[in-house]
Amino acid sequence: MRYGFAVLLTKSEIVAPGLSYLAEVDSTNLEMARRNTTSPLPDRSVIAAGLQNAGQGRLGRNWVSEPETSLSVSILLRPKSQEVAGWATLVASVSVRHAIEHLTGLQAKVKWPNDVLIQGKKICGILAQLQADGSVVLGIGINLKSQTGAPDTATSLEALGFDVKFDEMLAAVLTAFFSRWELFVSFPNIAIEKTRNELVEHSATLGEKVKAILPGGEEVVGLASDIDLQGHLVIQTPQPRVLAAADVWHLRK
Ligand code: BT5
Repeated sequence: MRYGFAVLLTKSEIVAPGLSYLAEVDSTNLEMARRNTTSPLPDRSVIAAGLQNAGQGRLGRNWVSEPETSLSVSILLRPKSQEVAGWATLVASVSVRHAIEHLTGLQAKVKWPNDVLIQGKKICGILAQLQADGSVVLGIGINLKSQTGAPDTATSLEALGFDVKFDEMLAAVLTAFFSRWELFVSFPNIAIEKTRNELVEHSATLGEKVKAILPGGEEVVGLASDIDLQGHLVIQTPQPRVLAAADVWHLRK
């Protein structure tokens, strides 16, 4: 049996009392869903892991999280409306971006809708999954160190010259996320505007020529020109297209 980091979660436990840490798990998202099925979990339950042996990406893709290299965390959310639920991924994206910049000073950007990039390479991926009971399991993976199995398109804080501890990053991400999410719960209109502005200000996607593959398989190619107040991506083609969900590829200009 392999073990992940021996971690002390002093800071994270202050931000998320009762958080659950696993040295190894298949996927924190799967673990959260299983526990919630056995017995409904409270809003904002948190499970973190030092190693996932079957980490999940979107659309059946995999997420590499090797021992002592990465931070995997899932948060269970009970949003009051579908509109708010739809913002979970984007709020997580800007929160991770902010946390990385806060801890390292590195300029991190959001690739709409679910990646955080540094110098054009992926340091974080996010996967939000709607559950049968209406809750959302929001999973976040961050590369603290380099991983042999990660693709060439990946980067890590270590590769960029920073040694950030698991607890420090987890606490920073949870702090950034919970403060933004709290605003969504209390003042959704203000939160939507703030999140949209944060996404636009720190977007890796806007201004890029992109190919977007829609859930039905349709491809849309054009200039990514805006993110609207639904959090949707606007692409300039002969007719502007507004996309709620898509797999986006940045094309070379
Ligand atoms: C994602 O999917 O980026 C979502 C990743 C979510 C991971 C978290 S970890 C905690 C929670 N528990 C889980 O099981 N999952 C969540 P997608 O946009 O489909 O990107 C997947 C693609 O990213 C892969 O096909 C690879 O090309 C690339 N990739 C895989 N591992 C990577 C890594 N560690 N760093 C950067 N890129 C990676």
